[in-house]
Amino acid sequence: MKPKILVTRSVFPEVIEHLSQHFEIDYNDQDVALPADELAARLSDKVGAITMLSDRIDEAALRSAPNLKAVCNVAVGHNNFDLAAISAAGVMATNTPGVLNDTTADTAWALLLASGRRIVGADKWVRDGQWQGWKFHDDWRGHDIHHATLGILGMGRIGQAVARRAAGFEMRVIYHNRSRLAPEQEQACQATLVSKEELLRESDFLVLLLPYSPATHHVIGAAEIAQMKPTAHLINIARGGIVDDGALIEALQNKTIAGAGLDVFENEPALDARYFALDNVVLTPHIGSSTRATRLAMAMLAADNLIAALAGRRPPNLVNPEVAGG
Ligand code: 8YV
Repeated sequence: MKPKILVTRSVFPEVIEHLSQHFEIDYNDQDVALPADELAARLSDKVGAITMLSDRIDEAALRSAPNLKAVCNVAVGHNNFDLAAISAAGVMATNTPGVLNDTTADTAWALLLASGRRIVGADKWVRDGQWQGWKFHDDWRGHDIHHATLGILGMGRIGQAVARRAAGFEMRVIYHNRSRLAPEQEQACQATLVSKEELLRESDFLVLLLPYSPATHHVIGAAEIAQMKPTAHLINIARGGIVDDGALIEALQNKTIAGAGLDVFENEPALDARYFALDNVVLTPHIGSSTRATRLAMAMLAADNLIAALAGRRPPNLVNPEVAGG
């Protein structure tokens, strides 16, 4: 008999095919999150699960799943996991780093370019039939991207991929991070480590790439935004909650900063409706990693993590190594 696993929501058929060679699968083939009570009920007889960011794996969910050995997230972020509770239950937790770096970095650049050059507002204006003719003093002046200063807060794998792309725009790249990059990484990114204050003060485009945790909650709030240039653009491709949305909305309303490109929000998908009235913000629905190739690679990596964990091997992307003996 094959071990029983849960796949909490719809993935690609090839992922199910791959998993089915090893497991008996309880598959929620709808692309809608299971309600917490149904998630707990369906975990109750499982040894493993492929989970998504919408699945909260906490003490309550774990209590109903005494046989669970591994939960494998299809995401690099894992703030849907209560890691302390998962580790206390002796369950392995994994994520999908690496395979989404380039796609997410591309999305960061799409937001940066769109915000800096006001592409979305201009597109809407044309569609609305408001374009009466070319003007030297048009309504759509943006900010130069080339030769500007790109700041990156959180210089992990995705941050470095964002930085490397700046070379083509001949930008100056500065970053702030818990620790300094290795010399060869700094060289590849052509990036200089600065204090958080300098990063806020100097960046023309500030890209946020921090994971969400209580320590990073509202890392960008009113006090931080006040230190930014009035011509600066803020790009959040990481997690809602690292930015205080209320403070950002006020800054965008008062033009304390020039613009923002946001893929993630506090309480998404229930955005603060004040965003909708602003023409200096570009909004996307948490699509950072959303290409078919990348989402497939993420789901396959999660599947490989689960296969390794349930075969008694150390999964390649274990995020709570204390469970596997360090
Ligand atoms: C995904 C993400 O778009 O990996 C993450 O942490 O936020 C994104 O890659 C999505 O959340 C996948 O579940």
